[in-house]
Amino acid sequence: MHHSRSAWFLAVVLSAGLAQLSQECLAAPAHFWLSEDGVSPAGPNIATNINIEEGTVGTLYIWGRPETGKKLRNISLNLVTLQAGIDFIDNSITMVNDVGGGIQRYEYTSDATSSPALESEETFFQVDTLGQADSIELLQGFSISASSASVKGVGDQCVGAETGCTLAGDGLPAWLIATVDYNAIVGGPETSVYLQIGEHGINHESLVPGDYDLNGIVDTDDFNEVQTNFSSTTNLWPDGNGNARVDAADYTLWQDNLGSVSAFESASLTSVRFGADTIDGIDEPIYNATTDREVTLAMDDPDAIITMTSPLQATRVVPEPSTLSLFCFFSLCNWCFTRRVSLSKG
Ligand SMILES: [Ca+2]
Ligand SMILES: [Ca+2]
Ligand SMILES: [Ca+2]
Ligand SMILES: [Ca+2]
Repeated sequence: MHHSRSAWFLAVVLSAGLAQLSQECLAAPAHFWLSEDGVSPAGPNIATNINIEEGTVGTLYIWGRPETGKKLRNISLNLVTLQAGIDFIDNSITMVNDVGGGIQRYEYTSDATSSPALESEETFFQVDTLGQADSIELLQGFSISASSASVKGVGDQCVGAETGCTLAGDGLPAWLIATVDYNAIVGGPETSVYLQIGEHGINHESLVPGDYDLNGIVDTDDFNEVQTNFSSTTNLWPDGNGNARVDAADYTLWQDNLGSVSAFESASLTSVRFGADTIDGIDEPIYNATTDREVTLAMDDPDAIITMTSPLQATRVVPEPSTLSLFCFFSLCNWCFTRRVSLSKG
């Protein structure tokens, strides 16, 4: 973790040094939310309400969306539970980085593939037997070098065959940021899951029109993108005017912005919202990516509520008690108890 911490420090220092402090007030914050759906998510305004059978494995998907007109450059997230109901499975923790065509979102990630690997805070035993609530801290994607044609960040449009990007249920693009599997351990209670800004913050990079290879500068490489893909309706990286076709208008846009350079924003200019209102009719709070790290602000409703159903509840169809069914009931309880003890020792 130490090498990535120092790398992150460099990334933030560089970003802050290049920040444009004259940015106008932010229109819509970056948005992250949890879903059971890894393919066609609802937008962030739809709350997740998950039912899963005790003893099985579920998957949580973290979806994200940058502020309009910008891309996310560095992302540091925590995933925190309030109750000891689920155990995050370490080797499943994945930051989505490869978007196809040899292009990545970040230079570095912190997840199960990192060295050393990112692990959750508690083991199955600690959750199941000791009753501790699990969490994942510093799930991250970040870049130190200037943007390049092979490291593009996240956003602000789904382009061409970019993997991990789709139109969400609200008609706006959404990016699959990360996935994690969990063991559903304790039947009965609810477990509330919250996203937090991680210790290293989150920041954007501004986009300049005409920067078709998204490397941060409008230059001849971007002209080549237009030329190579002219008339294409499938490779739409160079579709600057968004009419789903690479055409003369995209060339004009490039020409008008030749020489423009994108800017990294400091994290203090990045606002973040998690999930959607699910309980009290009050909008989710807006976090500042510098001052609101590793906290869950008041009025932030859970981003996922996971309810564990026990196998017993799922098959409860016995119409009336009898000696036989009571016998089965106690046998099953005994089996549950034995099974949980044996799992705990695993
Ligand atoms: Ca765990
Ligand atoms: Ca460029
Ligand atoms: Ca076009
Ligand atoms: Ca929330």
